[in-house]
Amino acid sequence: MPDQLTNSKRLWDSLMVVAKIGATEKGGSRRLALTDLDREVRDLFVAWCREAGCSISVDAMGNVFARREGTDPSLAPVLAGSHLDTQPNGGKFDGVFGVLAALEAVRSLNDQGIETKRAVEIVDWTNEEGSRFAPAMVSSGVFAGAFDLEYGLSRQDADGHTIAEELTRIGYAGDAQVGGRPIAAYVEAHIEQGPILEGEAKTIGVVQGAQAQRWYELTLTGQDAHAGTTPMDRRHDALVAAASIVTEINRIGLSVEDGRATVGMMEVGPNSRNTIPGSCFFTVDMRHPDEDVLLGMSTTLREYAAGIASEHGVEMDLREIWHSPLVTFDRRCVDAVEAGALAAGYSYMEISSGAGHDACYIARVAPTAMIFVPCADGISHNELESATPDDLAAGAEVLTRAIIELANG
Ligand code: HGY
Ligand code: MN
Ligand code: MN
Repeated sequence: MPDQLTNSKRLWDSLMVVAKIGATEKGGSRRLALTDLDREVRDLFVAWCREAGCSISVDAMGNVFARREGTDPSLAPVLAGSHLDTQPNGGKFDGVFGVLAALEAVRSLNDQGIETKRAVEIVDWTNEEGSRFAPAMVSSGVFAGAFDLEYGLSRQDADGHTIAEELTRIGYAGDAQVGGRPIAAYVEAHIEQGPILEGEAKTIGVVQGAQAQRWYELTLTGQDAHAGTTPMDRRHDALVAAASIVTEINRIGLSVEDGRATVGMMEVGPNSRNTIPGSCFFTVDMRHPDEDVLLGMSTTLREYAAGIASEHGVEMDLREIWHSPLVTFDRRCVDAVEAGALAAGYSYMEISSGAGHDACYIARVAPTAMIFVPCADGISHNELESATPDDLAAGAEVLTRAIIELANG
């Protein structure tokens, strides 16, 4: 195995320090976007980047950029990073690995005295997960021009707090412009969050692109009524209608090869055990590597849901709140990742991403690629999420080599 540029113990130790911020009982992480815990991890990240000699800038969506100067300031920078926010019951590696692997790359460039022509910027993208504020990846989306700034700042959480208010509250309402500047390349390291690399016994995933996704919100409105006095044939039960639609959503996901269909959130009103539910709100996450198939899945959902709503005498409001199109990453960047894996002596394979990532938006404004490493049993968005120090170190090593290639090539 060739000499490693990076320090695997330092990377692992940094990951374990961050894992203490928002640690959950079962060993996971709960750092919802723009909470006090997100502020705490951001402050630590900024302090570490400053120690590594980086200058810090924060843009109006709270995206944090830690810049290591290159030898030619006239050249556009290479960016590398991911996100520090987590799912409610998330793991210790989703997102944070990509940010700390980029920090390890900068720390290693410093250790090895390696200068790069282009500056290197480590990035923490705000609210990648889309758990607290929908949609996901909204801040990298604003950076890439998929959403305007006003839309991004106005996203609200379940309690009506906006991204703008929360950025101000935690002190990360930056004044730098969001996007609109030249980026030479962006590379994101991430755990695969699926079982393929582990199943194929490969250390590195050379990511070719990411599948398309469409997110919906459904609100069914029937009639609250007494559970004891209302005959079954006189009910307008929003939850019973929803139950049929949820079952159909799962069937739609199963009906096409590589289909994904998930109902992750549901609110029932008035949520009283002896009142027939008059209202039911729930979310739908549909994904597929083929846009036309995904559209077909969506059409089936709409038609079926309308039929169920009329059968149960409930009103239905079905909105598509987000479409993240199929993404193909930049050939030159993907080749730099493959070259890094080859030079570092790791086993690797081509792979596509089932998950969405900030790289999916940044690919619109910069040549982009991703690097995957395995996670145990492919489990993610779960407190049990786990990855080995060696695999994570391999991902950071390949990221570092790809950064050098792209910053000097
Ligand atoms: O939902 C996703 O694919 C990403 O993990 N936020
Ligand atoms: Mn992620
Ligand atoms: Mn995630």
